[in-house]
Amino acid sequence: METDQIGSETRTPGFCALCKSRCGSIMVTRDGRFVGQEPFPEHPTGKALCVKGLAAPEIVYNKQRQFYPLKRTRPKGDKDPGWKQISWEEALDRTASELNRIRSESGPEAVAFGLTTPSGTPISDDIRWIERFINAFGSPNVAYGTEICNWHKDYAHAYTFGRSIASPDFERSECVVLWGHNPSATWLDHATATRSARVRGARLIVVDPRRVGFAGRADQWLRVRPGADGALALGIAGEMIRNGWFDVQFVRDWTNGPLLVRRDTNRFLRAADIAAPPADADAGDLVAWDAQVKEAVGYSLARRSYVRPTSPELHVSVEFLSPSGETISCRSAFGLYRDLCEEYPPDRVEAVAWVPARQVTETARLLFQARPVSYYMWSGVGQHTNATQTDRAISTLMALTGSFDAPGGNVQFARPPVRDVAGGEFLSPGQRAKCIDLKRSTLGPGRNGWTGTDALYAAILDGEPYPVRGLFGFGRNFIVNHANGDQGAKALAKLEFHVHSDVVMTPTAAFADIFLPVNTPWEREALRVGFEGSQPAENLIQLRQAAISSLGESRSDAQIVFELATRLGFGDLFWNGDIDAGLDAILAPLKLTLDDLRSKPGGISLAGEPDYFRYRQDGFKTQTGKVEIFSEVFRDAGENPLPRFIEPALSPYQAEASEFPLVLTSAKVVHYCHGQHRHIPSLRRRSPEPEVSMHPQTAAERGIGEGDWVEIRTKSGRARMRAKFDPGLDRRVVSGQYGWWQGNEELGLEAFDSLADAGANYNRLISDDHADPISGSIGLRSSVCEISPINGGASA
Ligand SMILES: Nc1nc2c(c(=O)[nH]1)N[C@H]1C(S)=C(S)[C@@H](COP(=O)(O)OP(=O)(O)OC[C@H]3O[C@@H](n4cnc5c(=O)[nH]c(N)nc54)[C@H](O)[C@@H]3O)O[C@H]1N2
Ligand SMILES: Nc1nc2c(c(=O)[nH]1)N[C@H]1C(S)=C(S)[C@@H](COP(=O)(O)OP(=O)(O)OC[C@H]3O[C@@H](n4cnc5c(=O)[nH]c(N)nc54)[C@H](O)[C@@H]3O)O[C@H]1N2
Ligand code: SF4
Ligand SMILES: [Mo]
Repeated sequence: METDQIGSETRTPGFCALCKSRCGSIMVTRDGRFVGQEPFPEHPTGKALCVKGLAAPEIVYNKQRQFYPLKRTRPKGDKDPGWKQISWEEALDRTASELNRIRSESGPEAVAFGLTTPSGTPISDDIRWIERFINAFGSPNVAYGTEICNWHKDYAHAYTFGRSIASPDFERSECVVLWGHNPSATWLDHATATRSARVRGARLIVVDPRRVGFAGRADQWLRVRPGADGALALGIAGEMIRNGWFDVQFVRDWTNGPLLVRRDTNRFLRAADIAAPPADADAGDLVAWDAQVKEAVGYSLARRSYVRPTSPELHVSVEFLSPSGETISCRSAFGLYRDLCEEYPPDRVEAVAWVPARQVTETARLLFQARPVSYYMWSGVGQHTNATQTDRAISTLMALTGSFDAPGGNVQFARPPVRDVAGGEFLSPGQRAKCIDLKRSTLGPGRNGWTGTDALYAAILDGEPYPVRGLFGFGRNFIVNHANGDQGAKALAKLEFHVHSDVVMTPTAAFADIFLPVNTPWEREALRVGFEGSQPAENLIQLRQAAISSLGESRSDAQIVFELATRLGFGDLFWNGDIDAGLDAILAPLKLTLDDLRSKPGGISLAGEPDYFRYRQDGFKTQTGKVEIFSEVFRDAGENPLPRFIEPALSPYQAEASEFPLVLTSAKVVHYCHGQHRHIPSLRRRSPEPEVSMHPQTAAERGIGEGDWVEIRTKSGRARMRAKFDPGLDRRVVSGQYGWWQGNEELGLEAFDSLADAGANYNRLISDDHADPISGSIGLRSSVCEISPINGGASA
């Protein structure tokens, strides 16, 4: 589709960049003013737009936006930063000289970077350039928030399958599982695809403490206790195994379940460990037990296959003699997993995870009978202190269906083979090894140079493991979206130099020395290579044009980093400031140019096809080359090689339960992304105040009426919200909203103090004393609290 010009109205194909859905849209301007965006049905993600997308002009023309670079003139932490407008020249010169100074005095690692999320902000437009900038600068410390966002589904998953969760093949799925993922509020295109699958007759399983989105229409809605998903997954798996409701052939041939594990070391048995090693096996080969000939068979790690054709036993315990004559007792990995699942029979799952025993059995049967199964899990499972093992438990459960990479399972759609310009190659291994999060775990986000905020605060405040002195924040609003905002405020106040780019002035940006005003997506060009969710979406390459020019002096993050790169002495890595040249470099392998894309604003589609069953050629990118039911990698890093369920760090089964009897979780709302958009009048009218949902009985027991202001109290802090009744919730669970700080000038609503008990900052209720030992995730969704009515309302 082309740009249309009718009188003073221009209609240009584009896409909305506000969230992960990236819905195709038509951008409309009239007399040079941006008046809105509309659905673009021919676009693979363009069937509909949500309320946020429809509010686009209010986002662009909002008076609470920042339009000029600023510098602070008063001390950090002062209520009034004393902002003074400065020129871009001055802002960028000062930024470059301070970053240079810290880099030359303490190394680039002494400057950390805060990045907001590409899943919930339009930073996705320029994220590749920001990453390139950080890598070229040389810092291994990026606070991306990945540990509370996407790390589990994208990276923990790879410890089981060798790759991320990949996309559900909605169009061919016979059963869709939404596990802690509510696309109705968070990913419009996923919701549309789920609805179509449902209409086609696919079955649906929803695991969510709240009866929201598709829960009411699901074949099984499992109302899990927040943070107990691991126990639920083991329980369902146990029923599948006990009843033979699993794909035996896939598990035998494509998982490491048949490999034998030594009971004494909890590591795989090696051929050299035994006195009579299997024929044809090398010393380092692993060992399984052949079901027919009843003897050991070698498994070559190098070739990623058994040394001879075999039908290995899945459930087996065997003993061998070591070369020195000692007995070595072994059990197959799958046998160990089965033993673990046996600890969670349906009635125990009911007691631990609060899901009725009957539903555990019914879900197990459904998962087997309605194959192929596809699934997506997200924030519901990622924001707990046990999140990594929960991901392992769910991915292992899903392996039992045998739907991996099958049509209708989770598949890797083909992607246009463009050049990756994120610049990972600029960061040397030595520099990478300095990531401050690596002291937590060598398996976690630190491997990629991503750090948890708790570790960032510790590095700034205590100099552990070394001092972080400077911070470059691209949007990230630590104080509101991360646990322990009070500690965050102390850390931000201590920084020697802090520069922050954002659209509005947030509580985090208010601590900066220099503020850089960023434009909105409709004021800049952006290249999108592949949209998500289906093969046609992945095949599309689109260059969104700017509907209007940037308001005030605002600029894109791309412009900022391209200019800074030159000032910092690595302009050559940034095409000497020429963004178009950089974009052409991305496209070069496709033999496409920017001009090709500019002349086709609706995008250009390539002809990629999904590569089903790729593992049949390549195996799995894991240590054993198989799906890892048992992870020796975890064992060697001091973690449990099996997905054992660990109670969340704060739990209703602890001594404090009498003081804090309610489990506290949270979720996103359709009207806003995280801490954004409260300044948008049409959105704020729909959702004017922060809410905490509870069962009417829970409220009645506390003398709380619907709509009353209440105080939520935890060991760590307090926050005020309006009580909302939700009879679908378990009486022991409440769900609060986060992200509330901003006022709305047009509606005359004042801001909430994000660092005060009388404010509405959910994440001040959350302690970061406990973190997931691998990912560093914090229990944003499995805290414990008490709630009481307050008289006189909130101080808004
Ligand atoms: N409108 C909107 N859309 C967004 C965003 C936004 O802020 N607003 N943010 C974007 C980003 S960055 C992300 S990460 C995605 C996230 O997308 P989702 O993961 O779909 O979003 P959430 O609503 O955070 O969580 C999903 C569900 O998890 C449930 N849940 C809570 N606790 C638990 C639990 O312990 N176990 C289980 N199984 N479920 C639980 C919640 O009730 C909720 O319905 O959304 C993206 N899209
Ligand atoms: N309790 C609780 N806390 C949560 C969550 C939860 O479910 N419960 N969810 C978590 C999740 S999944 C995530 S991803 C994090 C999100 O945490 P943050 O990344 O801090 O998210 P936002 O509040 O959306 O902040 C984004 C900021 O970026 C600015 N911005 C928008 N567009 C641009 C741009 O193009 N460039 C720049 N430089 N800035 C821009 C916005 O104005 C906004 O101030 O929050 C997490 N916090
Ligand atoms: S779901 Fe809404 S905010 Fe997200 S991309 Fe689509 S229209 Fe934009
Ligand atoms: Mo996220």
